[in-house]
Amino acid sequence: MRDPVVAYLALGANLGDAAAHVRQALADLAGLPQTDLLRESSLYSSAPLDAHGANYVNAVAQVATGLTAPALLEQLQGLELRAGRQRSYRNAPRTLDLDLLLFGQARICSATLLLPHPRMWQRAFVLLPLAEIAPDLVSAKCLAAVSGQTISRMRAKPPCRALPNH
Ligand code: PH2
Ligand code: MG
Ligand code: MG
Repeated sequence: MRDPVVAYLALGANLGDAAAHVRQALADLAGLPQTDLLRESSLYSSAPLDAHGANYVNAVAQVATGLTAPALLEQLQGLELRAGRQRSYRNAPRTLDLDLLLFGQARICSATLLLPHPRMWQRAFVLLPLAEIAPDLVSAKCLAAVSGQTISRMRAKPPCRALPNH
């Protein structure tokens, strides 16, 4: 088998129960073939950037995978479809968007895949969660460049406890 590659993925959703879609996707990433979920960021709420609709829920994950970049992309598209993703127009509100940000040191420019992700350094909704799980990848200068964008870390979901009887 190929040596595993460390890859970073961006998760986003702004349709339906967006937080639930992102949490489910994080769980599903752990179940992908030949892939381990190494780290996941908190969930962030962010204003749509070059898009419209409700605020997004965003997160970033780090995985180690034996898949090739195109094979991982295909798996991510499968998860998007399972979440009911429809592609009506560019940047339309979506139940789930899974983007490959970095795949080891790979530089890929094909019709279906650009790596590193060409817009990741302009997006606070990528850089803040990425800085949380991989601080060495995101300099203070990079964060300062996106500081005008509206984003906040969401509180962790409280543990599920039975409600006391009244
Ligand atoms: N994704 C986009 C376009 N704009 N804005 C936010 N806040 N979060 C996103 O995930 C996002 C976006 C295209 O994929
Ligand atoms: Mg995207
Ligand atoms: Mg996408």
